[in-house]
Amino acid sequence: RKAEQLKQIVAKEAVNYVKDGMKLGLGSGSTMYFFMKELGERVNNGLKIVGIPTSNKTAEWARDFHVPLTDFSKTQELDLAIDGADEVDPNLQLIKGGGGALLREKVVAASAKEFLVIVDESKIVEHLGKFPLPVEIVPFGWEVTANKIAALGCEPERRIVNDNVYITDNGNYILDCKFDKITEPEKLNNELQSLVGVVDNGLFVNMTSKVLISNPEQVKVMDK
Ligand code: DER
Repeated sequence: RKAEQLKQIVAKEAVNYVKDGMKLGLGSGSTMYFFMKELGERVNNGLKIVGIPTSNKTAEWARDFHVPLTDFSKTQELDLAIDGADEVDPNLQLIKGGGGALLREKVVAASAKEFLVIVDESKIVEHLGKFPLPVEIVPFGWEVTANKIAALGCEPERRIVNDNVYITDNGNYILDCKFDKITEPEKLNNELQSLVGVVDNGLFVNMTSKVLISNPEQVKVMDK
């Protein structure tokens, strides 16, 4: 399928940014599957790297593809974090969290010197917000937290997967919040982060160093 090919193309291009000896942040989601597969092939050909996974799924792929893993007890500064995104705006601000791993993804991205985002062209938007913003909240008193988030101008919906309330790797809920148009992501991020009960949210503001974007003809680069 074309969509999968575009994900594979951008993932393969991203592996060229990985240098011998690097400590990597390994993101989550279907585009990252192709990155992990390609990275594993380079490791088999002698590439020396270690990585910290941002989800149990990514850790599984690392085992499948023989990508060596490490953790924050061994290193507190990564050289390069690589991850997908749900939306990218012209200022490289992101919405992430479609796959429910936003908290670990943000912790890992924040610990890296460089943050490389890999997307197919369908993720590029003029304004963030068409994609519902995922917000990770503690389960206790979630209804109160949801009301506070709604007051910011959205309709929060608790994420349900296979008829069960989705629980993140950290034991929290995710609210998917329809804002429609987020013209000031920095302001909204600050408002969300200051609400009691909110653990983190899918706005990745002023964190991205570079975005690789695949379309049927080429892979384009968006720099800060
Ligand atoms: O959940 C996430 O943050 C993922 O990185 C997501 O934003 C991108 O997932 P995809 O590569 O499957 O579209």
